[in-house]
Amino acid sequence: MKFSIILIIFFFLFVFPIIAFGDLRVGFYSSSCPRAEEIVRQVVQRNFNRDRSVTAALLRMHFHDCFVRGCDASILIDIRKGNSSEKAAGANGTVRGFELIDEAKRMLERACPSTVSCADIISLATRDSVSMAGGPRYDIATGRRDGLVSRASEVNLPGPGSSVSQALQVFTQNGMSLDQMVALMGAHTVGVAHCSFFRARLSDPNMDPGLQATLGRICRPSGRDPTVFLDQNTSFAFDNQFYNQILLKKGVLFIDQQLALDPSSRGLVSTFAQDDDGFRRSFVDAIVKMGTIGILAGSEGEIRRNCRVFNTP
Ligand code: HEM
Ligand SMILES: *[C@@H]1O[C@H](CO)[C@@H](O)[C@H](O)[C@H]1NC(C)=O
Ligand SMILES: *[C@@H]1O[C@H](CO)[C@@H](O)[C@H](O)[C@H]1NC(C)=O
Ligand SMILES: CC(=O)N[C@H]1CO[C@H](CO)[C@@H](O)[C@@H]1O
Repeated sequence: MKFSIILIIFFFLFVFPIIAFGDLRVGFYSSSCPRAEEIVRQVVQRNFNRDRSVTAALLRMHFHDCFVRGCDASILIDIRKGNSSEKAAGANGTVRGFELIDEAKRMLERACPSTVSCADIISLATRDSVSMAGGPRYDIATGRRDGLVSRASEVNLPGPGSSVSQALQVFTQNGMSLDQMVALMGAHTVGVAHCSFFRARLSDPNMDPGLQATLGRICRPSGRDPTVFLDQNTSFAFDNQFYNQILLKKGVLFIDQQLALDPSSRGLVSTFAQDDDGFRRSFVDAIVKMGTIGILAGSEGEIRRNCRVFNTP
């Protein structure tokens, strides 16, 4: 009897934290920088109040970070002479939100120098911005460290013209399932796409003719590359309307429309379209998982002082 209680206590103290979170844990900074999460939240809130599109910016940044070398803030490294960082890759040309991360980093360095990683700032800021846009609230484990490498040649993200199976290949390489991929694509419920990423679809029969006419008008002027909302119904709200839109053939990107057409994913799309709570739960599960891809922890990597440059370039 006594022995089994000791076993249970041992399990929860030592074994459970390891199997549950690996090297990361919720509240990692609670003693080293107790205000860390609050500081990030305040910076995100200030930016969000000025510009609601920061939710989209951060979600995309977090995805592009985690899918190249893991969630190690390699996406934040500026291009320098001789070293073309991930920012130089075509897929990254329009990733935005770097100034918000800089602002959070400046405040955190003032409060607790060399303590909070840029990789954790991206994960925390994304989490906060999702709830500000009406999305789910969730805890994330922290303790990520910043990477020491950022190479444009390593960026291997799916393109907007990918099929579901091509996209899934990249997600599978990163340890993510089809269900998790379809849930994560729900991030396209916020944000915009430049015409250059979907021009080929202006004559695609799988697009609603009304939407096609609208996009045609917006995208026609040559020499410019305007943007349109990915979710044409509730463009700034983090909700499940993206799935309803693609069921109505109102997907803007080819890959988005394919999710509703491909037999492997359309069942999930219908489920999420009908069940906002189910979508939220699945999204949280998937983004928490995404946030653990290839993380550096313990004494690996470094805690950058400036998120845009390695400490010893
Ligand atoms: C097969 C996978 C994916 C493809 C091919 C894809 C492709 C794209 C493209 C082409 C854009 C337009 C970018 C622009 O014109 O500036 C975009 C925007 C966006 N993507 Fe994805 N994406 C994928 C998955 C994801 C995932 C997993 C997330 C986040 C969890 C995400 C979040 C976003 C957001 C929020 C935007 C709007 C960005 C903004 O407003 O600046 N995407 N995506
Ligand atoms: C900088 O570029 C060199 C040569 O292209 C490469 O070997 C090195 O890994 C790069 N450094 C980083 C930190 O990415
Ligand atoms: C747009 O979104 C609202 C709010 O979620 C919903 O009630 C409505 O049915 C949606 N409209 C279309 C055309 O999907
Ligand atoms: C901001 C940025 O670095 N954009 C680059 C993205 O990639 C394209 C194509 O490789 C470059 O031309 C852009 O300068």
